[in-house]
Amino acid sequence: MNETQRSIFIESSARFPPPQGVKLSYGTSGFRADASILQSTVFRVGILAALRSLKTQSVIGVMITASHNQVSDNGVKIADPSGGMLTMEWEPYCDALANAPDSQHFVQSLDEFVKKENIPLEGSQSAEVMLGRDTRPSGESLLEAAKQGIESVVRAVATDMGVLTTPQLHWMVRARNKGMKASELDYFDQLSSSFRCLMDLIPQESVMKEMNDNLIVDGANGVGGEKLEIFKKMLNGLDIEIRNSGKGGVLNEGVGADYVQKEKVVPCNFGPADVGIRCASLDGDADRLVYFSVLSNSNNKIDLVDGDKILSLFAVFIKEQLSILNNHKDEKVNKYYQARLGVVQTAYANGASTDYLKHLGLEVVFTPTGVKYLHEKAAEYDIGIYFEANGHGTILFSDNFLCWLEGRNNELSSTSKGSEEHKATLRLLVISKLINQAVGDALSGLLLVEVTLRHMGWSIHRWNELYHDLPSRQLKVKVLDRTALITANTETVVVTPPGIQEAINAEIAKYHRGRCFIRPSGTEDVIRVYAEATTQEAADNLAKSVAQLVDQFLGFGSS
Ligand code: 16G
Ligand code: MG
Repeated sequence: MNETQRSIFIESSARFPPPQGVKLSYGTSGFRADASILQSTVFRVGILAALRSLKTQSVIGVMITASHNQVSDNGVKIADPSGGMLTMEWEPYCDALANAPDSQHFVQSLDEFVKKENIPLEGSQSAEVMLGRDTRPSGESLLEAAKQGIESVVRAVATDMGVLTTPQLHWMVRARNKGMKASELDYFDQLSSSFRCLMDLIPQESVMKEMNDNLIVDGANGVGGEKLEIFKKMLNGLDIEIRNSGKGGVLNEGVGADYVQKEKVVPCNFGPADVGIRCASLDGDADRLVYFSVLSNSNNKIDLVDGDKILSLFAVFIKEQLSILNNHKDEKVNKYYQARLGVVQTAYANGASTDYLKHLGLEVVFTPTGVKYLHEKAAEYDIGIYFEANGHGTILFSDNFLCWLEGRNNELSSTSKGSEEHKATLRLLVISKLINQAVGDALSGLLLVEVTLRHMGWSIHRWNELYHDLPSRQLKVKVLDRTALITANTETVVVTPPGIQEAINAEIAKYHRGRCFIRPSGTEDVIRVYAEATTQEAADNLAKSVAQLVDQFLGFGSS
């Protein structure tokens, strides 16, 4: 890099000294920590994002959020040109740059990095980074730090998109790079018009079958609730009551998708009066969605309808549309497209959901935990549906298949408008516009769930009955060094330390349909234990005994 650029970097990064004695790592969802120590990290990520923009000659996104973490935390992550997660190849650079001890070391690493990646820092190209933040009070000053980082790269522009859900920012980055309109209003327009179109395609016989129209949404006291309040006005025909939309309550405190899914109890401001009503919960940055219904006389317990069941609902709907197309298949090649439908889950998927999906005849594949892995796998199919049990997920459509659908739709519009085949073609096309193609999105997911339930004529109860979850238990164990645990086979087998997998296997063997795995968390300094069995007591016991093994092999008394 030239001297001017070097001295700008030295001067600007000296204004953002890193916290001492803290090692940060770009985990499954970017950097996350107590907001008070993140200024330098966010500043440096701003620079990196601008360099990524120069390298890819595209618009890049930076989102400031710590999702479902407590309100005093914050975090930052980068969205790549496709709107997806930052390429994993750059994650080590993020770590190295964030952890450089002072501005001299930082600029030196930056220099090496620019050379290694061949970034045209001295050419004439410009860079642009779109910035978004959630509703955390620390967001504003962190956004300013990111902006200063971006703007210390010569010819780089920071575009502040304001307070957004994480998926909105990813959507905007994708739209911008495709040359489409990318404002918040464009996002709401696309979602609401697709929703209306799908509603208009609901078969007459489904209308009002078992369906109760009311929906109550828990907004986690975060950005999702706030946006849904605005968006709701554009969604005539959908009756939504929003609670925990941020006025009054504390972000993620006793509310939100993570709380509801992990604790299996109602969020704040829900209770016995809501029995029988369909309820949904978003997380703090609105990229997770779960549904639930309040059980009567049950001490705030709920029937949880998690990401696995959302996936199953979508899979049924899409499969139905594909079979309509197949039934009408024409021997002439161009009238038929053998679309590959795939379903992607992680080891956390309830075993009953996997059985159900396989029973439907679907191809089910597994990846490690974390959206970046699931998303990448789902992109290999013509239609790839992915969900984590915790409610992260979406449906991806391949360009080839979409192109075929467009052509077929045009053809059918003139030859057999309104036919079953035409409707199925349209539904698939419109689903691809409703459901966020960049990343899992609670708002677009919610609209697709709502329209699918109406299409099926299903109540939340009927939906929940698709299959019965096997009882499960999750525990976490604090250990000396969680990186000492190495897993393989999509986190289902421990490779290191030796001996522990055999011991886990011996425990699993004691239980009918027992299943258990351990993995180091990507977001907390713990080892997570997941156990499943045919009774709750058995799942609890299996989890407990495996947690003891973890403590024995990796805990504080193990060395
Ligand atoms: C992050 C991931 C999520 C994953 C979770 C696991 C993204 C956007 N989010 O929230 O996919 O399920 O981490 O957390 O990738 P853990 O590693 O602490 O169990
Ligand atoms: Mg989130």
